[in-house]
Amino acid sequence: MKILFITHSFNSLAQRLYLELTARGHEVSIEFDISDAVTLEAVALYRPDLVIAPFLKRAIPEAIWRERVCLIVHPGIKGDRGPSALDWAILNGEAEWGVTVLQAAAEMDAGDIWAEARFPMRQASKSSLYRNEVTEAAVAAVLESVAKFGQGGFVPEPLDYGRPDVRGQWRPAMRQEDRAIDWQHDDTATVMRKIRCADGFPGVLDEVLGLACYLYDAHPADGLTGAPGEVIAHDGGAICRATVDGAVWIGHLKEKREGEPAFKLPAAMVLGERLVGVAALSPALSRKRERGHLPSPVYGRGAGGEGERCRDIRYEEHNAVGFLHFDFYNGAMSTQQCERLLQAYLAATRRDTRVIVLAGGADFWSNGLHLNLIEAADSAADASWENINAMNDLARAVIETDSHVTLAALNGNAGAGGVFLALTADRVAARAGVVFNPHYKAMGNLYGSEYWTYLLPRRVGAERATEITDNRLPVGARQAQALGLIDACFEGDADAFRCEVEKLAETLAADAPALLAEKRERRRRDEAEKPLAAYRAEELANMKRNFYGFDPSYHVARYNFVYKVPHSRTPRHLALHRRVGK
Ligand code: THG
Repeated sequence: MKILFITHSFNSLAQRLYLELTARGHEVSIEFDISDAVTLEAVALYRPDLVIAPFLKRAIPEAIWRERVCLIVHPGIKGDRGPSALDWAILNGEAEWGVTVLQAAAEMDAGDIWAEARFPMRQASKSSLYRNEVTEAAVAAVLESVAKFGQGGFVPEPLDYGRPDVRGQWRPAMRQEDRAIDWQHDDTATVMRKIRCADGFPGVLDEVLGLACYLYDAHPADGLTGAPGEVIAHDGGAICRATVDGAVWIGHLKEKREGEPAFKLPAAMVLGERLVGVAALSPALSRKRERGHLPSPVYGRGAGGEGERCRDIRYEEHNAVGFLHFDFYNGAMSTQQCERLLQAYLAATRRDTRVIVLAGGADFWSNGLHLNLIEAADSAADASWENINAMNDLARAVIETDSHVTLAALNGNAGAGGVFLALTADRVAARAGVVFNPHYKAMGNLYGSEYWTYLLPRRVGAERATEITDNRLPVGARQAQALGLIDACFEGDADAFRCEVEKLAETLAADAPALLAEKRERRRRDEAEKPLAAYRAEELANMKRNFYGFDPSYHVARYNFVYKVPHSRTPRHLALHRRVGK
């Protein structure tokens, strides 16, 4: 089938659906929802069998949905309607939620229903639910709908609120008034729901130490208390704010500026001088530290325990296997985070274990450079240079490890430098739902580093390496395995993945002596042929031009990315119908 995606952007859900449909032999072309005229033109050029809207905020013009079937992916249960579906589900504390595929009609989200898939809700942010439960349900519901459409003769179900399984309702766009936190009355659970239902967009508008800003990235701060609303501590860039019955860590803020755009940054950085006088760590935690109850440099986030610190890097051990978790917001890795992760990694290599699992975070494994912090720096070029060198130092440490077998285990997506950082490991395994973006070019023709010129051809060969980096397309985990980009791919959810990774790590631990001998020999040969330092120098010479050279494309692309500047056209590599000579 020829399927046209009409979508606000090629977001993670649209990418995943694109991969699932193309893997099943369908041809998918993409058009961003820029204007009705452009959308009409795309339909006329491509003449699709079916239109799908994976992530669409505006109405599909009547001239299109009257002519052909247009399927809307709606992140809500049957009968749920409106632009803030998931926001309301989280705020209202729904125990179960779902995704409905419905046919576009005149009345928004009131068209006939093609499929629905449900899931139990998890206490997590909107973006985390969207990237996991919503995405899996959307894949199931879209594949079911496409199969029904392909077979023909299926009559979709008209929306009928009289039916017992139609339990949703119309809900308006959620306003900041609906999200507003009342620090004098809201308990921790309520504050968490309010921040989570707005994370990553649009955030909860609030005032922190006199500054109007949007809140993101909240975690309960168990065991900490203070006067409700008061900022009682800061740690690792996050601030801790007391509620009526506890406290929450808030990792990121976006300043609200009148008539001026802003972007998300670590909370402590946005607050700056305003934090003077706030304890760098809560008194309760300082006491714990003095008593030696905070032993390792890495300590859990969200792992329970009294008076927990807010840390993004966590290490745990099971028998001969060390697990290094690094859960960075949006998968972005700043210079400092790279340096801290390198220290944690080196500490792990000094442990009496045989395997180190690089587990990344729950929602992202890594997306490479921290573009928001680079944008905020006095010299974006200098900050980029420092950040890529820190990434490279980390990458080199993993490549050169000969004391342990390393396993990159990707439960979440990886993009750009994050993909190549994963390839530094001896073995790479991913959850089947993971989407890779193993290329840099989309970011203003960035050349890239992280030793990718060594790591990628070594795995897939020179020809495929060029193809993968030129295509600028997402690659699914199964496809990545078939290409040789990764070694293993495990079906199922995060829990199932964790089990499979543990098993694989145990097997690697049992084989460690032989694997390590092989690795040392291979590194010796590779190093003799071309030293790692030469790959790095060549890549960095190109990066220097990207950062400091005459062509500002990287800086422009980064600005557009950080400030979320709306697309003005669909990239040619996605819009098959706009290809010349087609
Ligand atoms: N039919 C058609 N086109 C569609 C849908 C449809 N396009 C996508 C759409 N469903 C997805 N669902 C909605 C439902 C409601 C609104 C937007 C998308 C909505 N929007 C407000 C408006 O347009 O005024 C603005 C909301 C806001 O402020 O964010 O109400 O079923 N043909």
